[in-house]
Amino acid sequence: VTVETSHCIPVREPVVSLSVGGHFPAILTECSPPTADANVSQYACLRRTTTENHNKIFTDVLEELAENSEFNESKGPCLAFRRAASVLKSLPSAVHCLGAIQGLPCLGEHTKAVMEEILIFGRSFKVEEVQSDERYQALKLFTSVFGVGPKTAEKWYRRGLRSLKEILAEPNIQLNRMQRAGFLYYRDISKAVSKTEAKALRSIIEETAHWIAPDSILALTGGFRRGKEYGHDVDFLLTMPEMGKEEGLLLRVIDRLRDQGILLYCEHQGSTVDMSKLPSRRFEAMDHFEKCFLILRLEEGQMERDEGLQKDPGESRGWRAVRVDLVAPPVDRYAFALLGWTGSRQFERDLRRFARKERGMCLDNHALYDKTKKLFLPATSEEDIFAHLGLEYVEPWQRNA
Ligand code: DCT
Ligand code: MG
Repeated sequence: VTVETSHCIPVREPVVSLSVGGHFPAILTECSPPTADANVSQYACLRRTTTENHNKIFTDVLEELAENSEFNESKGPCLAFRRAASVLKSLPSAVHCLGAIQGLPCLGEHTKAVMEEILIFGRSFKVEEVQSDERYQALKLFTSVFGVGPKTAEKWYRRGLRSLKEILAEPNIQLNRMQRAGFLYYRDISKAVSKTEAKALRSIIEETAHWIAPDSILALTGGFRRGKEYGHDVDFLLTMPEMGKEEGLLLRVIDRLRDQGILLYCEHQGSTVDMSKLPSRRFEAMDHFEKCFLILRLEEGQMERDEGLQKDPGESRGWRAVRVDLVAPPVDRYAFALLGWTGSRQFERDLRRFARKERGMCLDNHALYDKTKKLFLPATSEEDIFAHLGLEYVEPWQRNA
């Protein structure tokens, strides 16, 4: 797609008035339209999206608007903003005028109006309005605590609470174990995890798993597998080459982490996989694999030198807490679990939607089911799954939709 066109006017100055009734000022639209926009698919799994986002000024705003819609339980607008942001992330260059986005899928009127504001004024008044909203601020703050979802956040807001301090001081609020850990390690776990820290954790967990079962297989998934430099947590898959041998492994890994003194918090969930009920329809529904949500203590000394050197030794206490997810699928479900846990969420959402709408298939973290042939399609690799779906393989680093 050519989104940067020669006679696009660089817009930052408020030289024109805003559009009236959906008509955009000529200054924004009169640039030659992109020539190959037909190639941009409405499905994220048919686009290649690296971590290099040329349209961050738009996508940050659109994602914030999506989050606000989520807090308001407006599912339609939420999805629309997320889809629009995802399409813009896949573009090979920055959008400088509205003409350049003509013909692109998933960009509705609301999105275009927001983009227009940004193009003209260099800012979005709509998002600024949202950001200054008391309810939005409170819900964003509360949901930033590990273990606090939108429902709990809303409940606290309705009780008139506005800050984390107020929540901790409120005697009638009963925090569960996860939320208590969330507050206890709030400062550390709300700080981004770096790639170096993720690698250090990988070594620790791999060593631990190998100490228990030398042939165990550990894979880094989530954002770090997609090549991201930073994440909010570190996600891993753990399995054994032989079916059934993974049973009990995760609990032993947890015990060993505890013995090493680095387990700060652990919530373990046993497997509830029931193949007769698969694949499940809802993406947001958690999968049924055995898993644990951890907070681990990472010593600075365990990191590669480069990162350690940048820190001011006087300021640091020598360790930090990090959120880690460990998922333990049986090896025959491994490819599906790997594909699902690699994300991004938008990529997964569209992969499932594509499977359902275009192929009459049902995909989730456990399986791929062909509804016409009424059979489960086996896969030992992600490539197998893309092939079943009749899709070109998309590398993990191209799945940052
Ligand atoms: N996932 C899933 N089912 C869930 C939750 C997540 O299949 N119930 C998938 C989608 C993305 C992946 O797991 C990892 O989830 P996150 O850690 O939330 O996302 P991320 O892309 O790793 O982002 P971050 O870098 O912020 O951790
Ligand atoms: Mg993650």
